Amino acid sequence: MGREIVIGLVGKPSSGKSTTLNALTDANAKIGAFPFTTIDPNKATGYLEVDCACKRFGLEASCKPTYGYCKHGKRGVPIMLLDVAGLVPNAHLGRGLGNKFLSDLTEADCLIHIVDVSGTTDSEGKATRGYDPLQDIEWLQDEIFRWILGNLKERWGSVVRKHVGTKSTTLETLRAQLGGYYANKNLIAKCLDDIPNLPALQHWDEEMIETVVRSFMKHKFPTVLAMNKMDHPDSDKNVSKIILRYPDSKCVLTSSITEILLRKLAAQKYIKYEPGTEFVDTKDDLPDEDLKPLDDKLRNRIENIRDLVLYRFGSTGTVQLLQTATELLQLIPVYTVRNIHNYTGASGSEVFRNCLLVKKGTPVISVARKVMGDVTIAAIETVGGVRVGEEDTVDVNKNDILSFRIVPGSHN
Ligand SMILES: Nc1nc2c(ncn2[C@@H]2O[C@H](COP(=O)(O)OP(=O)(O)OP(=O)(O)O)[C@@H](O)[C@H]2O)c(=O)[nH]1
Ligand SMILES: [Mg+2]
Repeated sequence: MGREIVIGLVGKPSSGKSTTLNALTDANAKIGAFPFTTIDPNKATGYLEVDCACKRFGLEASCKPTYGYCKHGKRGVPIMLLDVAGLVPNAHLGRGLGNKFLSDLTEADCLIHIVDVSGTTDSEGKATRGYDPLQDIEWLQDEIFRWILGNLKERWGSVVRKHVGTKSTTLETLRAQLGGYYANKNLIAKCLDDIPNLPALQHWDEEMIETVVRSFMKHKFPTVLAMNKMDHPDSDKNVSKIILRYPDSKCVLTSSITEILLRKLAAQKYIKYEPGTEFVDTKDDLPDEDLKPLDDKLRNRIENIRDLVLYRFGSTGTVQLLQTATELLQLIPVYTVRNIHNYTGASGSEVFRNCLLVKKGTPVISVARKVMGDVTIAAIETVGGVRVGEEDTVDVNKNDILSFRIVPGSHN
């Protein structure tokens, strides 16, 4: 199997990264109202909710994913989340917990920047009031930029010598230099294509190296902004400011702590709650349901959550966060089946067992390689047993249900 998609949660200390991780997964990462609660990265599986392919064929009842879940045609596709230590200004020079935590990010395919929009923590995560979170967006991007730039410039002299000596192409040399960030050739080609009149690598000046690193960052770490702590009264005005300043960025309003609380209350059977929605029902609303009665304190708390978060923003935002990240990455769920006529797997009558997230535009042969490894593919088919050309690409509802026929005995 190919590498999974990894989403990195970044932000200054105390912005709510671990809280968000716990809200999106079953993880139980430590949460604390003090900076650097997290030191070693926490990894956990979240679930991206999509409309499952089984729904298109009315096969919901026999849909049993090998990984994740499918409930009435809503499928949770596993996606890996990474919660790292907080970054502070000048982390790339080793401040705070420094470079190690930047390095933990290398395997991320995109980032969710958890911004504390309540203004109750300063740039180092210490408690304060009235801090302007607009600044955090700028310096955090800049830290990541300086870290990549520093790594590249450190070796630049020898990179250029080798480049000239081996008569490599710019793409080959950069690939070798930036491969450590899990960047493939396609990604690096795209960031070079974005730069008009790119000179040969040995002629790059300081400014050109910076331009290339910026372009690399854009492709390697596309970022969603999570405006977290939306439940706080000061958050509104800060969010408006951020959206005005960054109109093109992908923003999601979140209250991760509310999501955790609602999930806890649902598990304890005080409420019925559908994550991703504004719907919370209590025994008062549904007297016939098997729910525990509320005391006044809990009733008040739920009223507050409705008023401050659910009715104002439509949800706690955490489910939308993953959806926005996958939109940004243009990921499409692709179902691979053994039998293209009834969608079953290697055995049994269960359908659509396997699903992986693939970037839109990926040739189907790359999907085959990811799933089947190094075997000789005899044919690739989609719905109705229709043959698909190797270089045909995956798109929304197109070539997203695939079956691979291999040449017998070609397994290594
Ligand atoms: N009001 C409010 N507080 C929140 C929210 N999310 C997190 N917090 C609080 O923010 C504090 C920090 O949360 P953490 O999740 O530990 O923050 P972190 O970003 O992981 O911090 P470090 O690990 O230190 O980098 C805790 O006191 C949380 O309860 C939220 O949505 N609303
Ligand atoms: Mg943490």
